[in-house]
Amino acid sequence: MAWWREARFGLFLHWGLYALPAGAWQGKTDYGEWIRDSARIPLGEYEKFREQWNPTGFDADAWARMAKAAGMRYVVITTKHHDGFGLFDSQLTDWDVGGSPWRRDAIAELGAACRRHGLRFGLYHSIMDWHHPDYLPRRGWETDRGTDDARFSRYLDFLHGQVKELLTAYGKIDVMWFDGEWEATWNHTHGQALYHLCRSLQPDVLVNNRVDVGRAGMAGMTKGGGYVGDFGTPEQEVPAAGLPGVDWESCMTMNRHWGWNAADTAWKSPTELIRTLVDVASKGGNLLLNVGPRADGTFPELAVERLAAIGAWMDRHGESIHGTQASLFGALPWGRSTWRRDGDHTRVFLQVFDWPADGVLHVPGVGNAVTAARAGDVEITCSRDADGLRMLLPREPTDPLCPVITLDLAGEPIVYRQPELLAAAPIFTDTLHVRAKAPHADLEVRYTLDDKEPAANSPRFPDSLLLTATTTITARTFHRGAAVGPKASRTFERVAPAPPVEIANPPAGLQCDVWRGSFDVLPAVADRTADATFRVADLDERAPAAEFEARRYRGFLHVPETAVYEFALTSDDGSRLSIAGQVVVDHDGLHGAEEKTGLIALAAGVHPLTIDWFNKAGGAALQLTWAPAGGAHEPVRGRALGHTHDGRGDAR
Ligand code: FHN
Repeated sequence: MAWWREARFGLFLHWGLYALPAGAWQGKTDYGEWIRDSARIPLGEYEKFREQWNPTGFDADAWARMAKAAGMRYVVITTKHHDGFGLFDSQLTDWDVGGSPWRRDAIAELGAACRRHGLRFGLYHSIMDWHHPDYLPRRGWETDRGTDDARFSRYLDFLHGQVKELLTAYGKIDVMWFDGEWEATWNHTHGQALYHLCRSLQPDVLVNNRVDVGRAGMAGMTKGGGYVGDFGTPEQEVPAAGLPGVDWESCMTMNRHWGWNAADTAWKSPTELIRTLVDVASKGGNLLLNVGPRADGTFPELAVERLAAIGAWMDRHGESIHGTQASLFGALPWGRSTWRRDGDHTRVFLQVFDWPADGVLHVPGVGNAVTAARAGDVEITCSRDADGLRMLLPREPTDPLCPVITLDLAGEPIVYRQPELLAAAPIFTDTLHVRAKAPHADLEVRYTLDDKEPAANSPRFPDSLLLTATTTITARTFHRGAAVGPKASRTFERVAPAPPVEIANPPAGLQCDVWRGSFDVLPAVADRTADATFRVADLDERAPAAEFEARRYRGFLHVPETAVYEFALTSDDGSRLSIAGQVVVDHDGLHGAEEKTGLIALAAGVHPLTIDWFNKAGGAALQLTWAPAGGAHEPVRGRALGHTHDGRGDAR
């Protein structure tokens, strides 16, 4: 991952037959790369575009040069989007450039050009395929294409076959960027197999998390539960905060469409795009910025202009992006920050979105000595106050798009932040160990248990503080005997575990009642006769996959020992978990396969459990995992719903 983390910035390219209609169809002009589905174009009609595919203006070298000049370090291009048309000449089909009048191999040409320009080369490949006769499911409206002869296993062979072609005949591929993994025919088994296929063919290739089914919706991060994928893929959004130790890349359009749309005038300004790049880098992520080339093989002028403007800024300030780490500070009201180690000192970059009218910029909690501060070629004078550094800036911003101040600090960064108070959970049934984490080894943490402000003579936080009753801990960091940074205060509550129910021989498994219908939220089902009812051993048996359906599962959970348990409920669409009459996870509403967790203290024994779920249209998903708080989750399997009392132990 080292090159990828250093890169921070890449070019996404959505190019294919959908560029021919340029977003317009039968009088509407808001289509994109989904036009075949959005405009319900019958396959035979759409296939006519292949005969028109002849991008004589395609110049791979020009594309690579523009990406390089923009400060991008890698390129990811669609080999095949959902329409199935290949930009490479596959031996497995002629639904590709080989079957078009153009007959050139765009993937081969662009790969070679990227390598000539020192760019890494990645491939976007759609799992979902609206053309291949064996792909399932069909588009809901596409009733004219029968499925009797469709064999998804044959499609898997085709998918693996094309991935093999791409990873054996096109040189070094640095990223495989899968997409279209959300339909019910794709699952964790297929995802693991495809991931390992890629790694077996090119061991250094990076594979995104959309190869598997662990992506938590458009927020893009990978859920718990052992899903594969080397980085998370937020789409059209930037996480609110960086996620320490998590590799992620936000993909973004420059206007409102991925594929070329001639009518789309909603282009983001260069400043907005640069601020997005800065925001992403300040949170330790990568930005994959998209261009949708036109059908003739040229980039839209407005995209070319933006790439050039970004490149000019990167020429001035690219060192504040490439090879940097996520901000040392909490939220900064005036902008963002990144940093890197530079020999024996630390270089901090301050990207100023809102230039202070009074010329004074506050940088909170800097514990190191400042060895230099500059804005461009202007020296900056710094002084200290109780809140940290005060920097006196020039009257006018030092950069038209996004000024960057460099701040050189002696040694490893020391930032005065709240100490973190860490424990398995905020509630406990018997005892709880709490640890305090200081922001830097040179800082010590002192604390009180009586809500008073920690002082220099307050006790130092031990390696671990053992609690046996509800306790509020107030802690603060100290540097050279002086309190620095804001205090942290957290209450850990001792709670009574829910008592088990006295039931002699609880029925094993789950009773599942099913209702058909179109729901936007979990329906009130108590007084509705079910359309179907059956028993299952656990959620995996007869897993919900249908559209327009609601289910209620009822059973008994065997809890092996009294403790606080964390439950993780993943569902598409809404769901709710209740145990011992308490709502543990309320995950209602229309959403993709996303995970939500909840905690509950349970006494050893048997507890009634209810899981409500519904799915409107599209993909369906329902999974439940659990663990003693802080432990490794595992699915709630049949044996936890059976007659045994070792719900989490070995099967007896
Ligand atoms: O359906 C695709 C869409 O066309 C586009 O490719 C984006 C960009 O990653 N991904 C999917 C939507 O989430």
